[in-house]
Amino acid sequence: MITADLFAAALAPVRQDESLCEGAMVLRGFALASEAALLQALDVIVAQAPFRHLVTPGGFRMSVAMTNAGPLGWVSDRRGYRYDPIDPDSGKPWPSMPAAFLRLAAEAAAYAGFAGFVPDACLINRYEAGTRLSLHQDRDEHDLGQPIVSVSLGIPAVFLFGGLQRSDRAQRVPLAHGDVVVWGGPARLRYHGVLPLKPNHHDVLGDCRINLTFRRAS
Ligand code: MD3
Ligand code: FE
Repeated sequence: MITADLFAAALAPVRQDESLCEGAMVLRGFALASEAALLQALDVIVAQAPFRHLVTPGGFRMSVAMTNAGPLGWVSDRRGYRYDPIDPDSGKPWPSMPAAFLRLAAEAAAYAGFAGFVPDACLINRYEAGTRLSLHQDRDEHDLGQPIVSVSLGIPAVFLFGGLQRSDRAQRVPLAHGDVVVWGGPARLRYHGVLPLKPNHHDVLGDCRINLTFRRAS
């Protein structure tokens, strides 16, 4: 039935894996199969290390709220940016990296061509309507040959993917609940950010977006 197939093809959501550039791959919906395990693990982390707004070295309060899981956590304060094994708010180690987090990050990295990825840090960002993340590079990690895996949950966002120079023109990439992106190789040091979120609602996460970024920091 040619016509039925044509209708099916026209109506099906055309959301396939896409390569943004060499080293950057969007895996649409890759996290959906582990959604329940991820959200359960997230609740455990947030109970031990609540979201908080960090201050940049320049003294500005970040609009993104953050927490971490794993042996190392990313922190910012008046002294600078760094990875630290201790949560400065609790004085205790960050919550441990959930097995479901490790598995998803390793599977996504392997799928994108980075076999053997074992993250030691998961930075967790929470966005609400109006929250943005200005263009930056992630260069506080020791081995820039290791990729970063990001997982988007909750309300959608528009991700900005720039070049190696802050002034390079940025592409806009919509990211939805369950999308996973793997950034490595020549994409690893590209400038990136998130446009201010539009007010929205997600049935499971409510009025926010949560982004997990898995890193090999040490
Ligand atoms: C491209 N987070 O935490 S994830 C960050 O949606 C961060 O919360 C954003 O940028 C967020 O540092 C974007 C996507 C991402 C993460 C790291 C990258 C893209 C990247 C590193 C290099 C190039
Ligand atoms: Fe980043």
